Amino acid sequence: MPLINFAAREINYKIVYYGCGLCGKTTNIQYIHKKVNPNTRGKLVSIATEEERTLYFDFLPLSLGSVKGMKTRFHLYTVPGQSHYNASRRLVLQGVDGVVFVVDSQICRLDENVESYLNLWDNIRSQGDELNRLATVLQLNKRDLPEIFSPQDLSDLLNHTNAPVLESSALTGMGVFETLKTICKQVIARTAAV
Ligand SMILES: Nc1nc2c(ncn2[C@@H]2O[C@H](COP(=O)(O)OP(=O)(O)OP(=O)(O)O)[C@@H](O)[C@H]2O)c(=O)[nH]1
Ligand SMILES: [Mg+2]
Repeated sequence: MPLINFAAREINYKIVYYGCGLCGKTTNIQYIHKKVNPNTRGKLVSIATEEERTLYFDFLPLSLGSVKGMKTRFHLYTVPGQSHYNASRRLVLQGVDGVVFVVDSQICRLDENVESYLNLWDNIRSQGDELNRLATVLQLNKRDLPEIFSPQDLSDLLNHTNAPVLESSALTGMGVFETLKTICKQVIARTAAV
């Protein structure tokens, strides 16, 4: 559920970019930070290793207009994709309203994508929720690379929530804002219906 501050007439939504190591989660957030109107964004906080692998999370707050007279703030987070950082992923997922599952579309990354998707289901369950009750978007990333699965094959495997599917190349920005817009709409629609 979003955090509502009635005094400040503000709704805060938490969106988490999830997916296997090196699939492009941090690249999404960095691109958004670079391109969004500076008046609408806060500071980008990244806790990473020297090799720029996410160690704990990235965090970027955005203020994007209003809904029914309430200001909407979106708190974007990424998780560390490397499998041994599960405790951090669980912490980042607490109180999540929407998940962007970022897929590395390369054929050689199939096992890592599947492991990460199952891990997402487990972690959401461990906090007493179900992934299909949350807003979700499937982002098929790295579409610029040569050896990749078709969108249909990836959706068949990794889309058990019937989420909207978007293709992207986070490195160039293709599909990054479309993904963001879609997940924002999904979280607003879900929580307005509650
Ligand atoms: N070719 C290509 N490379 C990409 C794309 N998106 C990200 N990358 C590259 O993939 C590498 C990993 O990207 P990150 O964004 O750091 O990956 P991550 O998912 O945050 O990884 P962890 O923090 O380890 O979980 C970097 O070298 C990026 O430049 C893409 O769409 N196409
Ligand atoms: Mg990262």
